[in-house]
Amino acid sequence: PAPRTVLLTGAAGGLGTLMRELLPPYGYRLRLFDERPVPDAPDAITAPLADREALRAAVRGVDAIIHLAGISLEASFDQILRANIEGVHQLYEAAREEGVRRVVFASSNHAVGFTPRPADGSAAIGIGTPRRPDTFYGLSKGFGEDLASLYHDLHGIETVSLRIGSCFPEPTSVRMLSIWLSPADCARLLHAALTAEYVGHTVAYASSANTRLWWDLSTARALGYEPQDDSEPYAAALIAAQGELDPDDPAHAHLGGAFCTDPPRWPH
Ligand code: NAI
Ligand code: 15L
Repeated sequence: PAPRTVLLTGAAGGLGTLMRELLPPYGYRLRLFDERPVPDAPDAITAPLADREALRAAVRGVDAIIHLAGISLEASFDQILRANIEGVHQLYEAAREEGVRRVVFASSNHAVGFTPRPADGSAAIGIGTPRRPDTFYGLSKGFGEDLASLYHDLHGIETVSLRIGSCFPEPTSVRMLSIWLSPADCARLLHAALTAEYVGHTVAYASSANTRLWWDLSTARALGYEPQDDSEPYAAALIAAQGELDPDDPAHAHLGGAFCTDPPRWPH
């Protein structure tokens, strides 16, 4: 049976805001958690992941957790340590203590961001490619994936770690044509990850069925995900405005794009 009550951490963020709209039609009742207030959600829990009591109360009684909370760009090592590394540990401890059996973890393409991007016609990047984080941020996502693996092997908590490409309403760069995850496909993939029979610890790339896809979506498809969107209708206008990716430009040579050269930084 589909899980009914799902804790959504990071509910005030960009992706959380989109999923608050798109997940309830699948039958989920969402409980919301974020260190920032969630607009128009008086019942949301406003607390940092470091607040153990608040987090434990937040996970109590839920069927599953979608863990989006954390720093979503590059930041100092100390900031990443607290929000993303200690934060994901607190989350799994709370899940273990309260008996939650399924987590979907928002990992990122930046866990493997220094992987050379595939040339046209070459093999897509597979899920087994070695980790090559491009930032402390990407490093923290690799940590989260390994923590999920540990909590599965030790405690039986199942996780789908999604290496999300770029999930925004529309692709806004030529790079994003290859890794765009439409919000509607994100909701489809989360639903698949929450309802697949047995996932153990599964790592999957998360994007739409883009014509210019750089990676292998078979792990996501094996969960039951059937992407419906493709960034291609946006391609002509983006390429006219920005030009094709230059393979000799270091900012375009790797999967992580500009995160490898001049990463966008967390504003706080
Ligand atoms: P965002 O930065 O808009 O939202 C993150 C939310 O987490 C914010 O509302 C923030 O207040 C909250 N947060 C940060 N630290 C916290 C803490 N210590 N305790 C409680 N709440 C905290 O990011 P976005 O774009 O919504 O991404 C959501 C998740 O998905 C992040 O983990 C991000 O790394 C991941 N992701 C997103 C991608 C995208 O394309 N949007 C791509 C790859 C990964
Ligand atoms: C990420 O991991 C970020 O959270 C998101 O804001 C985008 O920058 C995305 O990667 C990307 O690679 O485009």
